[in-house]
Amino acid sequence: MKGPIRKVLIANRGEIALRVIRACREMEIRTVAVHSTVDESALHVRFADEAVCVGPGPATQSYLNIPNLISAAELTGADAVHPGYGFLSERADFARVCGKCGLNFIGPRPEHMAMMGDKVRARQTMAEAGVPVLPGTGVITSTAEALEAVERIGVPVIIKASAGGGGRGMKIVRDASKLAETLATAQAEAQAAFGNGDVYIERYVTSPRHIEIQVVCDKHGNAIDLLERECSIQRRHQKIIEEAPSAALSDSVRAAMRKAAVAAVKAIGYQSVGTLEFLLDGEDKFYFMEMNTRIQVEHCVTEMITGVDLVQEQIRIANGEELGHLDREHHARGHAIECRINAEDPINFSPQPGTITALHFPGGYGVRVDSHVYQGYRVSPYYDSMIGKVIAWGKDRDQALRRIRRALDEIVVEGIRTNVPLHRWLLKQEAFVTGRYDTHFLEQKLDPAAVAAEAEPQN
Ligand code: MV4
Repeated sequence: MKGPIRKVLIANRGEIALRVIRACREMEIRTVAVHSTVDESALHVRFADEAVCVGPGPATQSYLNIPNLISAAELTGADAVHPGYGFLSERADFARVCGKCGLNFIGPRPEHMAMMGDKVRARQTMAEAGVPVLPGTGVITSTAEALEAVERIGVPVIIKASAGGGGRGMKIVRDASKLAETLATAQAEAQAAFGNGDVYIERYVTSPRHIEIQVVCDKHGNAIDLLERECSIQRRHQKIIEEAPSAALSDSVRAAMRKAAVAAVKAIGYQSVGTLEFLLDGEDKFYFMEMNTRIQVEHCVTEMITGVDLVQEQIRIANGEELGHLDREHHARGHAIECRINAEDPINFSPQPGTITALHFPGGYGVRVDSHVYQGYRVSPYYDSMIGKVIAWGKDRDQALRRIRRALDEIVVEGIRTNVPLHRWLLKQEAFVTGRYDTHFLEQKLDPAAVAAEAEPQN
């Protein structure tokens, strides 16, 4: 890996591939898109300087096909690879292969990706760095060990897969008599899902908020944070709305969370952008959950309040540049809210593949739309149902809320159902308006009839 990056292969598709191409163009870096046969006429293919077909529709044969991606990079003379989010973005083996092939992987070092992918190791590492973690265990090796842990911690507890993450492979135990049985199921399911049956136990926080800190770390030991994102509006661990800053954080708790995050990444020598996920309980105590070693879908709300282009920062860091130019204290201003627009039924959440027959996106002051779809676009059943993100900025939360509601009223997507009616309903709920909601809000309060009413023509 020598010299600055001149040509980036984007090992991804959809809106994030466009996002990376846009960052590269502004930096005068050439781009190579890769695509499956299904994505031949996708915008990332058209916006990139070059494009290479890497396989058929199923992602395992194209966007996850490491030999084909590396071949595409060699064929086109790319000197760097940006993995986006999802797909290979947190695969340490992919980052390692890129390095071995002389490609600059735009992301953290493989060691840190592997460390954070192992949730038991991540938890231990963070605890050693002085970051608060919940009472819990290492890998559980026997029922006796699990019973002992629950005696110490008390119920409820949660059993998590060490190779899981993002809410996958978790089981709540509310009654110690169910522990042995649930443990066996959790281990079997972890083995089947991740090829690794290791599980661990933590005290279960019943009504937490999910708050994450964005960090930016260069290769010279400098690390800063770019404040938090509030991500508690989710369903089945899929975030739906994110905002920055969080309405739930007092200045003192925010300061403590930021300090813990920066101390942690400095302690481990982390490089690149990353996110530390915390749970905040009802008593203003926060606990480390996971660290994401990629750019995230919701990075835009941080960009909107800080003025920092996080993808360009990833590239600068990969180039070995220092963070000196980042002056967050001067930039953080106002409030941003993001709505993820999904091609799915707004009531039952079933995916809605099909052709978009008419499309209009919102605009105007303070509104950003990151999307790869257009009129005539065919939403494929092979990939994620997210068709774009609408982000609104305001000088305060109230203005951001009014603006995102206005923006959502301007959207037209015809031909397929989307979750826009769900957003319109959500943004009017008192709990959302007052900022008093936790991770269970959507699943507990969803009102199908009221969401259906939002799907009717509004005027
Ligand atoms: C928890 C938890 C409560 N207690 N761990 C889900 C995503 C993953 N990053 C961590 N997650 C959680 N871990 C303990 N010890 C609650 C969540 C959680 C959650 C749990 C059930 C339903 C929705 C949730 C949404 C966010 C986080």
